Amino acid sequence: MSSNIVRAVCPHDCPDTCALHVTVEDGVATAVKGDPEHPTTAGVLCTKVSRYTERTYHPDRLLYPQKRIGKKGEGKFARISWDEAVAIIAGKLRPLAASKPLAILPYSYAGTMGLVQGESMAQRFFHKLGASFLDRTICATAGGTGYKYTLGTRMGTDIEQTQNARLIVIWGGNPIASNLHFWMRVQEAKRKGARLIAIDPYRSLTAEKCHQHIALLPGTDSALALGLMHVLIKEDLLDHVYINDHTLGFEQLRERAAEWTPERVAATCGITAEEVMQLARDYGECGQRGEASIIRMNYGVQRVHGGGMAVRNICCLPALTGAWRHAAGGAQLSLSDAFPKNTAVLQRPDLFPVDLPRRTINMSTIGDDLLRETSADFGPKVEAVIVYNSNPVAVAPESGKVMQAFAREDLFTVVLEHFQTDTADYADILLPATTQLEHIDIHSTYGHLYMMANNAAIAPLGEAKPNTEIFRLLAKAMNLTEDCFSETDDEIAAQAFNKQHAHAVHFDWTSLKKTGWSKLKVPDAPFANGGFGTPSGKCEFYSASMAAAGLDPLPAYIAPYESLASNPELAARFPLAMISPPARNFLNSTFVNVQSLRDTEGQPHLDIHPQDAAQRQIAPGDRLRIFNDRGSFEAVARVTDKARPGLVVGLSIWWKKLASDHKNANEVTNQRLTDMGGGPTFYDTLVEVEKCA
Ligand SMILES: Nc1nc2c(c(=O)[nH]1)N[C@H]1C(S)=C(S)[C@@H](COP(=O)(O)OP(=O)(O)OC[C@H]3O[C@@H](n4cnc5c(=O)[nH]c(N)nc54)[C@H](O)[C@@H]3O)O[C@H]1N2
Ligand SMILES: Nc1nc2c(c(=O)[nH]1)N[C@H]1C(S)=C(S)[C@@H](COP(=O)(O)OP(=O)(O)OC[C@H]3O[C@@H](n4cnc5c(=O)[nH]c(N)nc54)[C@H](O)[C@@H]3O)O[C@H]1N2
Ligand code: SF4
Ligand SMILES: [Mo]
Repeated sequence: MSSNIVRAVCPHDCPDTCALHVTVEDGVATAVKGDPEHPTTAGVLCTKVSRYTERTYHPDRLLYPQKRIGKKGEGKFARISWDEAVAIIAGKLRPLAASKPLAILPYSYAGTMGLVQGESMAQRFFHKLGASFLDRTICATAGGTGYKYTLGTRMGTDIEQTQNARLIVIWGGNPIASNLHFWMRVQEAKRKGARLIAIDPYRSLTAEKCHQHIALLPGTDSALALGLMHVLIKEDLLDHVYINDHTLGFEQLRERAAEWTPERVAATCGITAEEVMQLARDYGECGQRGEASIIRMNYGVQRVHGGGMAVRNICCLPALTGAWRHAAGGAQLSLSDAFPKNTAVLQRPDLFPVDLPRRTINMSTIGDDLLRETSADFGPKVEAVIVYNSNPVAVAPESGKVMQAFAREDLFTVVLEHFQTDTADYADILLPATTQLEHIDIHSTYGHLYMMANNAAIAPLGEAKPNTEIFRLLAKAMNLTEDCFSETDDEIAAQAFNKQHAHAVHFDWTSLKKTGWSKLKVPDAPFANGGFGTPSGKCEFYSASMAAAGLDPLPAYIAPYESLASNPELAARFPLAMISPPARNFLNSTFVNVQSLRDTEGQPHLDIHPQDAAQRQIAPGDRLRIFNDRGSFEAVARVTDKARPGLVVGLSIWWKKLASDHKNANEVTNQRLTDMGGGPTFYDTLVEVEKCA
């Protein structure tokens, strides 16, 4: 028997991007473990990925190309050959590419975060055709934009410093579920005496384990941040030297923050004025003592109307107290700008024909946009959509519209997948893609600072092919002759990072494949001496860029679209705020079909506060209908004060076809966009709940 260990990388959309050791015995992957030497992975994987072989060898894996033989959505397919599949797709795309390429739309997200199997060959293909661009907003663009307005770059505290912080504020994140390796370091900090505070409307697994939990109303974080500024300034818990040297607009900020008394903040956020004052004092006094405080924001904070502003406001706090002076201090949402990615080389936007019009479609409004007719302002109606690395029928907001759109008889749909997902059911052509164990890739991350290499551990299962190979075949069939369409995956990976950049001077693909990971060369406390990426080079309390974009240039409060305060008529009919953050054992909609993980999650639940349950005669275990004007779905009641009064929580994202009513939480979410960055507002949703008849 031959047995060896292959170095690989977890491909999922998770900040931890773990280094994996895959045990391969006689060509079969038998175990997937965390690399004990990789500093952030530390030999530990989450439950999901420790079951990776169960997902890889799942009996439902797509193993050969298929074409639809039933109605759209019905999920009936017949096997065809690769030649036939490629010929059918090219036959459909060729006339569109010749006459109205904007009618072709890619739809993809982060099913894999790999730079090769993500957006390399695929983007080259769509650019060369002159297809519509997809604005990939569904997760992080609101917060990313707010972060950049204030700090100029998506950079922040290195996760490897976390254990040295004295105060850790976990703001809109649930790291036990979604950022485990950060949480491991938080535990170490706690053992060394650090104080942990969670800011979350829901008593998540993480909030439960913090010293303090501030359960504000969803979508009100920007007001809380303004209240903290108010108290920090009023009680002079400031680092005046840091403010003077490295920030812009303090006097204007002082005036703005003066409007946000703890009482006003308390009323806006549904918490007490004492909570606001105490949090500000804990935070400010930590700075006065010369100790490190870190605010770990996560994306849960920005899935509401004012999501961008919330992140922007929170990002002002460490500059006020001088927390950036410490390697373990400051803030973090994402570290992704630390990676000098060669995006132009990977994706070749220059291939887009110069004489053709361009159009960008926002992936968060896919329901509406696939239903739009040709018009002067929209351009041609979308006639072909190629989905890879994403499952829009389950994950995109206002699902009823998304399903109606994918059911269009005149929409040609291709889906590249591992499994027959809810989206795959609507495909005209369904193509089998390889998993991370079957292809090579190179990864940047957003939660740590290592470049990561993924070697193929096993041969592709069945007739599955890597995304890159599928787009290479399509490019050939469409007669695209540029050299870049014949580059191998190794050749693409070797160009992924810019070696001229100080962070990646040591990058070399061949040696990275051997070592598995290599840390960027980045200073320990990135903003200790200022050096922000903003136009002024300072932390911008006042942002001229925001003013130019038509936004309030100062930290402000933007109310949710759907709340009692902002829309009382709507709230009279749908009084409960609903959020649907990730379930611990799924990764977005990935893993929902892995039996052992689904068994752990059980079935779709809705957490509801005892008061709200009593008003509706709801008992634990009751089957509930959750509804608003957009749609409805069913879940089983968990009556618990983990959900604050007025809030219901439906952990997500279930495959519709694996729920008993064939629906999920996105039936009720909406397609309205955030204040900046064009992001979705999944957690800005009012509903009513009733017992099922
Ligand atoms: N196990 C697991 N891990 C994951 C994922 C997964 O599906 N499962 N998904 C991955 C992806 S793509 C992402 S983007 C991240 C997401 O993970 P996180 O960035 O942690 O974000 P969310 O899970 O959306 O929300 C985290 C917390 O924010 C809270 N929250 C909701 N609304 C608000 C609000 O208005 N204000 C505040 N302060 N808190 C709020 C929620 O109750 C939740 O407990 O996790 C990644 N990791
Ligand atoms: N209600 C609600 N909705 C949400 C969220 C929420 O919190 N609540 N979270 C939102 C967020 S943060 C995000 S990021 C999105 C995530 O939405 P998606 O990016 O669509 O993520 P997944 O649901 O994990 O689907 C990824 C798909 O890609 C496939 N895949 C993986 N690797 C490969 C590959 O190499 N090749 C091919 N062809 N396919 C591959 C997987 O099998 C999987 O079906 O969902 C959003 N939707
Ligand atoms: S999902 Fe996250 S925690 Fe789990 S193995 Fe992947 S990177 Fe690590
Ligand atoms: Mo996400």
